[in-house]
Amino acid sequence: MIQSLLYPRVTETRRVISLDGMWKFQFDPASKGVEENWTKGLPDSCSMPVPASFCDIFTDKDSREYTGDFWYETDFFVPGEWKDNEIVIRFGSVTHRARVFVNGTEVGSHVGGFLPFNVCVNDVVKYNQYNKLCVQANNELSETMIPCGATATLSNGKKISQPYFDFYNYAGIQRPVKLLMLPKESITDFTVNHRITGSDAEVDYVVETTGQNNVLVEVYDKKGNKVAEANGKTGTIVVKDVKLWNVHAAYLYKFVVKIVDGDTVIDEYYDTIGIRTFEVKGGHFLLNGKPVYLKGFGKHEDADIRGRGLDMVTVKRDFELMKWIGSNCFRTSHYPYAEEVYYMADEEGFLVIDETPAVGLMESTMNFLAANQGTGKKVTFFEKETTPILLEHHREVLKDMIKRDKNHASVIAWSILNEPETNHESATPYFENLFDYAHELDMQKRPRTFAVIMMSLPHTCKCWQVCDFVSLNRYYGWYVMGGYGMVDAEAAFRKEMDGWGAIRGERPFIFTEYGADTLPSEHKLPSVMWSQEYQKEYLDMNHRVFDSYDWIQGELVWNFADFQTTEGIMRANGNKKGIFTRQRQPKDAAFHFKERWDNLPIDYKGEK
Ligand code: BDP
Repeated sequence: MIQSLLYPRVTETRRVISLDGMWKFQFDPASKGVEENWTKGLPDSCSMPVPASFCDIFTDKDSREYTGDFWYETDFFVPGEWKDNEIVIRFGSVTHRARVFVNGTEVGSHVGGFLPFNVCVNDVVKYNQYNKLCVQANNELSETMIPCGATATLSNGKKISQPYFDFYNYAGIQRPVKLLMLPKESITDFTVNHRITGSDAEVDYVVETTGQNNVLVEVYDKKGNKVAEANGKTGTIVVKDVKLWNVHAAYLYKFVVKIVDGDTVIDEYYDTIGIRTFEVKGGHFLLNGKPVYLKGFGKHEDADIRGRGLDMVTVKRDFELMKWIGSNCFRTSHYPYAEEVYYMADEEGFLVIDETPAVGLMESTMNFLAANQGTGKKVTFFEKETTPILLEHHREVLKDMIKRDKNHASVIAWSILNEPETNHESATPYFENLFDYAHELDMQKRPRTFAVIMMSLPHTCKCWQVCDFVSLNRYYGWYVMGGYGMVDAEAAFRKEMDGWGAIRGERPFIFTEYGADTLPSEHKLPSVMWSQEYQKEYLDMNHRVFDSYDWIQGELVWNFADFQTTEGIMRANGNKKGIFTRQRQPKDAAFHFKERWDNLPIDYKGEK
């Protein structure tokens, strides 16, 4: 079976059964599960909800911090009438590695913790009976996969995760699991690209199938009226008097794709798709040809107890808060989110910068220190022996992310890395490779970017030129020149921006991060760092700087909400830069943002 990343749908020809619920769960610190036949059932399990991260559910530290192999098990029933079709199990994500066994036989494996994968189980399932599904998962970090990190061993023999990134290494079956019945000849992919021609739209499309029969594409409006159709695996559909998808004014058409043989429908798939164009032109972001200023957040999939497990209550609350505060955009920092989030962004008219899990691609401080102390050890991140392996994996992930997310109207850009090391020429080929690949993969040729770390400056960064727009993560007034030093922070910030202004050409810039840790319990007059008063002064300074450069075309504050990180002296039980608390209630800064964003026109700093 060809791997398909299409979102599971029930249609005339397709069936979906959710396998979510209580599964069995067991840690496997000695990695003996396969050898001891856990592939057929776990010997000593506890119960575990799916989807969820396992970590914060437990009350003991060894379980929360567990690093290594761990197993899940459930039973699933395959209806007899599904015989002679393709039977597929689809995992929304398993973090970070998975091997899947059905009735004791290995049916597939996957590396990468934030994207879906399918396993085909035709040859091993018993019909009209229960079947056993066992998953061996693993959450160890390394430098050959994204996100990057290390795995060490403590003196008591237990493994510990050492992320090179600032979020908790949540793991488990974190997104829904579904059992699918698909016809043997099926639709495996469907891609659209839009052009606006006067009051109409031309939608170029490509359909991929596993067979030779003819393909029909039909487009329905919101009321269910058929408004356009086309024939063939590739072509152009003309939608007359098109209702365009817009910020906070989404209009979604239903695209129905069918494989037909005469009057017989062999397979049917549908998706809800907004018609819009998005491009970077003349230093602006143009949505349907009109300038749009980006206002919003860097986010995380993160909540109490469930960790990174998909929780639609939190997803919905986040959208309500993002609407209330007057934002229009978010970045899926620092990994692709659950598909349900993009469908909600499509519906609510939010703009999404879709990010790969490429975070932590930065040589450790220790290595730099060694180099600077003249020990002779100086390896930059992108010239390691393992770099080619990392690049191969990064390409795979980029491919799957674009394949999965390419038809969402909400997705306006690809963020290919977060805060990588860029001050050495050895990085450039790595970046060029991925940026070229993104264009090759994306029929809509969405603009590409990466989030540039503070140490990468106009005169030191060797990679910003690959971006269609440049995204800066800047912490003037927090990590540098904080507190009473704010006045110097502003001056240094402006100096850097003048530097970019001189070399940027036509590229727009946005801020993908700026923020100050703030405890909701702290108030102080005059302000001190960590108080709510300081967060406001910090934000005011940043906004003053943003407002004085026309070519700054967006502001995504770090972070939407407080989130969990590894424990340490830099973090007070997590990162507290949230504008909302982890429980999704406003800090004072939320009201300042509401005031600002409600009053910034959508075409702020656009061409008049
Ligand atoms: C940046 C990272 C982000 C961190 C943030 C911070 O991109 O993941 O959480 O800074 O320090 O370095 O708060």
